[in-house]
Amino acid sequence: MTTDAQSQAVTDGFDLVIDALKLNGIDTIFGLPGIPITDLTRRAQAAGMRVISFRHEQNAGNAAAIAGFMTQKPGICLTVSAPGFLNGLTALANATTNCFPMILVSGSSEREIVDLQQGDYEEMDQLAIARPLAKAAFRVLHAEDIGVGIARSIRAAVSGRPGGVYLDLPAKLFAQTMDAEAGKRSLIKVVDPAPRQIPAQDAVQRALAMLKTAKRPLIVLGKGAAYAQADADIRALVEKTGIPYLPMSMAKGLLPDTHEQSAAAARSYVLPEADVVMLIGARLNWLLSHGKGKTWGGKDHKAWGGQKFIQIDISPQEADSNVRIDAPVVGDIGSCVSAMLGGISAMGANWPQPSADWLGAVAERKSKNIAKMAETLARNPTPMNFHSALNVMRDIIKANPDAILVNEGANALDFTRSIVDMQKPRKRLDVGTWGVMGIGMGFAVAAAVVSGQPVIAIEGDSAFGFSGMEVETICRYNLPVCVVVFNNNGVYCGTDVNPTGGPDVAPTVFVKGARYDKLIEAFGGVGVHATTPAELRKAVEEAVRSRKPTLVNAVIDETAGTESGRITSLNPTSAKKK
Ligand code: FYN
Ligand code: ADP
Repeated sequence: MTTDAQSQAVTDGFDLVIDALKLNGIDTIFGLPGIPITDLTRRAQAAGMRVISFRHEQNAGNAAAIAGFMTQKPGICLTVSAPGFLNGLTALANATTNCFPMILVSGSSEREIVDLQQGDYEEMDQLAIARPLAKAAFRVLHAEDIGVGIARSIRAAVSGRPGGVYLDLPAKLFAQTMDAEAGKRSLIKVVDPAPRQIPAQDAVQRALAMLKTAKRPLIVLGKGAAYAQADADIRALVEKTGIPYLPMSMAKGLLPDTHEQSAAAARSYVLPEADVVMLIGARLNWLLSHGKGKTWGGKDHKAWGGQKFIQIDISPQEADSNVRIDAPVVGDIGSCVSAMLGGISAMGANWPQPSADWLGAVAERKSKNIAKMAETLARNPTPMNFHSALNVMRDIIKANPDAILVNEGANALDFTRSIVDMQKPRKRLDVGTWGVMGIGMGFAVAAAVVSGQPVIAIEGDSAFGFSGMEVETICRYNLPVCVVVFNNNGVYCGTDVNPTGGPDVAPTVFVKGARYDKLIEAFGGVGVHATTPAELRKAVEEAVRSRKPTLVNAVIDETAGTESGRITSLNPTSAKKK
């Protein structure tokens, strides 16, 4: 707030944006300064907000998105116009796809010039470009409308199915002034931004009746269940019914992965064998083979088919997206699970536990896979492979249940998912629905900023490359992040060769023996080159203890790994070489 010549208190666009965010309990901005929002970053910091500056807007956007997933409040990503806005779009689209609440706020060119295409500095019709990729998109032209613009963006991001929202702020808006009192009155503190959505009783009864008569029931927990923060009720529903459950990757830890009802180690068995599958905050998309056909387990697994599906979801349109949903329960997961529990309690002791045959079959399949995995993990090859390195990481995550695990890559992702058990909810943050590379450092920064907990980022060497420059950001804010790069010299692995014998290396290989650990040393962080499990263990344990920004270059056998990890079939390869 400033005072003009008539000594009447005035406010301006900068302060109205800041006051509107703070009024709604938003205290952090992830962004990158530049025209026309540099002063907004300065003023926001001066007003007591945390302003975390990145090196590329995509990483700031990913940080905002995962902050939204972790807190149920929209993460704010602030970018410059045109190219900075475009850099943020991948993260906005990814947030919308993953149902993460975030708001991409970008400075922009003036409407009158853009609409006449008169060639402004960074001229672009950003609102039109953002709309298809966002859950909602708004533009504010007048200072007195900033309160409404921020309020609408917050409500759009977190109400119903959460998602990414775009808010367009043309440069001239920031310098607009208005009476301070009127400005204050124009701001809106959003009341109940994510209202509970209570399921219909008949829908709950229909679902319970189906679950009760199931011979081989299965519960699938998706990242929507993790986001809902209804942890105790979700655990109670699983344990009261005794039904085996399958956690999708970002739902791991809702119940400890070591829980006796976890069917994760029998995934390809339980999915086609179950006769009733209850989806809680999980979509029947590619990750669940669209509820039909072959699971990812490969050739010898039975195809899905003929199951009955119960789907608990806040989106009424999600049902029947791939196969018929026999019992849709529409509402927020907290309300739906609580209603289900109420219905089960009303039945008293009459709730039937699943048959011993079913539980026995699941347990048998699970123990077979666990034994097979244990055998693999016990090997200690030189150089390390994914399994021997992850045997170390598994122990360290187990010893630090409050630490947050960020994970991306192909083999580095798939092997970590099945080897590293999670014990608490919202502690595994990964590539999500799109399987997108590049989320690593943005997620790691946000996880450390939001939680204050140690963050361990297990990165494929290719995946790390997308956001690796942010190790400077990690050092600049002295964040307790330990990045472990699984370095096998290339995308998937490092053995491809150029068939022509020409000077260019194969498209999938990197510099052999690259020393990623040297990168963080340039910014004062701790770099460690680890060639054995013992060296890896020592480096990561020290990083967690010291909370110093650390990058461990873990040397992995360059022949280890398959094309695209567990989803090789999605990456058509040319006919086998002669
Ligand atoms: C799982 N498994 C285990 C365990 N956990 N065995 C022993 N112990 C434990 N703890 C078994 C599980 O039963 C499966 O064996 C196998 O390990 C794999 O388990 P996973 O990973 O849970 O299952 P699957 O089939 O891979 O899941 C399909 C998928 C998953 C599509 C959901 O692959 C996935 O989320 N992929 C993401 C891919 C991605 O986004 N990549 C990023 C870009 S890649 P079986 O039951 O015997 O089959 C760029 O190239
Ligand atoms: P996963 O990839 O883990 O299977 P998805 O992202 O496919 O999870 O599915 C998440 C689902 O959860 C989405 O359909 C979304 O509508 C739903 N969802 C997200 N938050 C809530 C909530 N609070 N209550 C109910 N459903 C939710």
